[in-house]
Amino acid sequence: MSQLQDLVQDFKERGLLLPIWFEGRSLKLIDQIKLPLSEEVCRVDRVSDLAMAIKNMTIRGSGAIGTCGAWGLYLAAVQSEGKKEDVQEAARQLKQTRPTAVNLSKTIDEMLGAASGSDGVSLIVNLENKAVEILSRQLEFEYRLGEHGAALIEDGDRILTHCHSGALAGSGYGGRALSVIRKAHENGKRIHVFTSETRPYLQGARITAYELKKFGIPHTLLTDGMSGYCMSQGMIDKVVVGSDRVASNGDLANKVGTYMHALAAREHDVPFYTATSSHTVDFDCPRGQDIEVEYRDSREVTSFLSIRTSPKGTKALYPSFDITPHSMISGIITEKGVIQAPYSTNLQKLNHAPVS
Ligand code: RUB
Repeated sequence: MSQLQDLVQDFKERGLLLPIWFEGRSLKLIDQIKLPLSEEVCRVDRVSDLAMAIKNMTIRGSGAIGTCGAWGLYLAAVQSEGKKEDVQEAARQLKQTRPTAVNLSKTIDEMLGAASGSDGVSLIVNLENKAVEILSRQLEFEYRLGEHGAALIEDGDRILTHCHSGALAGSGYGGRALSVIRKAHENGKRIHVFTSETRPYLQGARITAYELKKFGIPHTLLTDGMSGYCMSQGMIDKVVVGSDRVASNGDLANKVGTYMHALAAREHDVPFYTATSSHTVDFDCPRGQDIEVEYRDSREVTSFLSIRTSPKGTKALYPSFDITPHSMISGIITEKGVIQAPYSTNLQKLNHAPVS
C-alpha cells in the first residue's frame, strides 16, 4: 500500500468523517450539497471535475478545500504519470475556484514547492510525501485547536455557531469551530449549541446539525436573524465560528452573516471567538478590507435546490463572506493556543511558536 492509502486507512479506522480521500486512481468526495437528505459519495477522476466540485460546493469549507490542493495536485501527478506541466496546470485551475479561503492557495503553493525540480516518478513520490505531511498536519491542528478552544468553554455554556465549520469542512475530526465544541463535549462539559441555518446554502441547518447529531451534541437550529433576540434574552453565552481567512491585524473573513452575529454579540457582551489554524492567517494581507470577497451567482439566493423562492426577475446579491473587524473578536483559537489582542503583534508569534 502507498503512504497515502495507509493514511486514509488510518483516518478511517479512527472514525473520522472524511470529506475527501483517494481510492484506486480516483478521488472520492462526500457530496455536501445532498446532505443531510442523502449521504452520497462522488467519484472524481480529473482535476477539472475537482475544480467544478469546489465551485459548485460539492466540497466546501476552508479546511476541506485546502486539502483539495494536496489531493488535486497528487491526482494530476498520478494521472499524467508525473508530468510537471500537468501539475502546474492543475494548480492554475484549482487556484481559480474560490478566492476567499486562503488555505487552498497556500496548500497548492506548498505542493508546488515540493514538486519543483522533479519529474516522472520522483515528482509523484515528492507530491505524495508532501500530501501525507499536509493532511496529517491539518488533522493534528484540529485536535490541538480543539483542546485550546475547549478550555474556554464552561460547563453549561450555550454556544452559537454559524455556517458549517466542522469535520466535513476540515480533515475529519471537527474542522475548526466544531473541534472546539466536540472536544468540550468529549471532556464532559454540558453544552448546548445553537446553529444558525446560514442562508442561502443552509450549511448550518444541513451540515452542522447533521454533524452535531452524529457526535451526540445537544443542539437547536435558529434562522440567521434570530441570534440578536436570543442574545438579548440571555440565551447565548459564547459565539464560536470558523474562518476562511484571518488578516494579519486579526480581521476575520467568514461566511456572510458572521459579522451580524458579532455585532449582536458585542451589544450583549457575549464573547465572540473564531477557531482557526496558523495556516489560515494570511500575513501578506494587512487588513480585512484587503481580502477578496467571493460574490456567488445571485440565483443561489433567489432559489433553493432549484426551486424559485422569489418572483421571477427579482434581483439578488450574494457576497459569500463578510469581514468581522478584529476589535469585535475576543480571541483567535489556534493549534498554538488562544491569541488575544493586540492581534497585529500577537499573531506574529504564531510564526515562531511550536505547536503545543
Ligand atoms: C464556509 C464557511 C465556514 C468557513 C469556516 O463557506 O464560511 O464558516 O469555511 O469554517 P463555504 P472553517 O460553505 O462557502 O465554503 O474554518 O472550518 O473552514
